[in-house]
Amino acid sequence: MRTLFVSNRLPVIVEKKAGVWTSHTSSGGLVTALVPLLKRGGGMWIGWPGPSEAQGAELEGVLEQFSEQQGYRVAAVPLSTQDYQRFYQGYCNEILWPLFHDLQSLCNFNPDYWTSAQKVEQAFADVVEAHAQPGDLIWVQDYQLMGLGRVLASRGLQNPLAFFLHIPFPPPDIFMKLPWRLDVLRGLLQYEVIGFQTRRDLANFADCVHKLLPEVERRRNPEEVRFEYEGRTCAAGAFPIGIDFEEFAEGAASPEQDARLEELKAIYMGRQIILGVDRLDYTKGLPYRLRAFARALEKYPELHGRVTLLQVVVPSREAVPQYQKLKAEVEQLVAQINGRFTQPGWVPVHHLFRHVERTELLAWYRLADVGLVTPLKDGMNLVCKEYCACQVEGNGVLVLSEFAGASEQLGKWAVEVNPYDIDGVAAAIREAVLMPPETRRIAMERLRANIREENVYWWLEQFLAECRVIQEERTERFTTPLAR
Ligand code: ADQ
Repeated sequence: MRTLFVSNRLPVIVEKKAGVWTSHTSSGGLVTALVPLLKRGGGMWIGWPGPSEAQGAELEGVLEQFSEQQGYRVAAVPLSTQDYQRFYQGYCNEILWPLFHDLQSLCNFNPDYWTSAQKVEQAFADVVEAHAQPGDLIWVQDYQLMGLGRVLASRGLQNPLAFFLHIPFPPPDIFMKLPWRLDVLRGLLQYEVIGFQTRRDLANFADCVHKLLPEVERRRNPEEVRFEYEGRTCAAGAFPIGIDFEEFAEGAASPEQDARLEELKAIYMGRQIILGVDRLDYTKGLPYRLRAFARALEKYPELHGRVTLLQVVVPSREAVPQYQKLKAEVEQLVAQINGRFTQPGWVPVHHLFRHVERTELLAWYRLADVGLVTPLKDGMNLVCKEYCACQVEGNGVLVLSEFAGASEQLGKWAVEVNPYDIDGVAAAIREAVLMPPETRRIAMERLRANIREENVYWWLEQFLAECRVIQEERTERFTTPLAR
């Protein structure tokens, strides 16, 4: 089955260098996992090409060249800057993102954003329709394009439609705040397969359908929920996304990294490194984490001089005022902690605010004695999986928020925390730092075994297998003669 993969952004970066348009691929686990599928099946990736100034034929030329170089085709959805901004900065970042992370007080339910979202969905549907051939699987990615299924179905497209949600799905009390809740829910039911990250999200979705659309028939199986709506069947399941474990593990164990590790160890002089790596985002719980670290230093003086918190933050969504405020808050907290606890030869928090290259990131992951991953809510959280994959010596301890999707798979071998509980996280930091080597080793071995097995290729295979099952059932339904 050929796959048309649809996401908000194409995995392409288009830039002008020395007067010439060039393109290169954006990195990330998802791109790595999907590219072989696209190359093998002759599929295509459809999305917005980003805010480059290349337009029309010029842009098409660059993308054509990109397709040839990469061995799979890409198609651009043309959008005006204003529409994209209202849709992406507005509808996606000011409404869906905070709401789906249970932070409804941060939402700005501006009706113009919804209007723009409708326009953008139509523009995506135009491009999908232009390229879809009978039988192609149309696989839509993530919350930004949840509504695309509804538009495609309303245009009478007969292709199998699938959707994967990378972020959490909220419980009814929160979801119901969305002014367009019925449109969104009905739209989702147009997909034949919906993948959520966790069973928690699947249960929330089923509860929302039950509460808001009680006429929809539901069948619960242990692994999935089937909905019958307007003559269509929608199968929803939990498919936790993974990483390319081997790529991280091998990268972290390279001879170049061995040398780097020795250098870093000499710099940190036997201190335990507690590592946080996050996009700048209020869902990642950075202020709570910093307060918890300060609390740990306040309550447990035995940690003074023994630990360093290395907090790496990658800039993101800098145009949104809430993100600018968060950046200032993080910087102020770091300054306060360092001002209060620094001693000659020891600065408790090292804060890096930038995108770090992969090799540097792997070095931090391998070095760190404790991975501190405390989002307030997260669809999955790949950082905790990357951290464990890079723990080639197997000595690290994972401190993990119980509200990260990853806790369903990894929680039992991590020190689990409620990220809002400052005393609890402080105690967990102490527990992790003082954990005996044998206990650390056993837990890390189990964590790594799970992450190695349930990797990104496993995720892809599970999801596509479900799509095939649903397709076979659909074919059977249409070809089996009616019983007399
Ligand atoms: P994100 O919210 O972006 O993804 P996450 O899963 O943590 O969150 O992935 C972040 C990625 O950025 C990781 O691959 C990490 O290595 C990288 N990164 C973070 N800080 C960095 C830095 N300073 N420099 C360089 N790289 C950095 C969304 C959902 C998640 C879900 C993923 C995948 O919000 O919950 O896990 O999609 O489905």
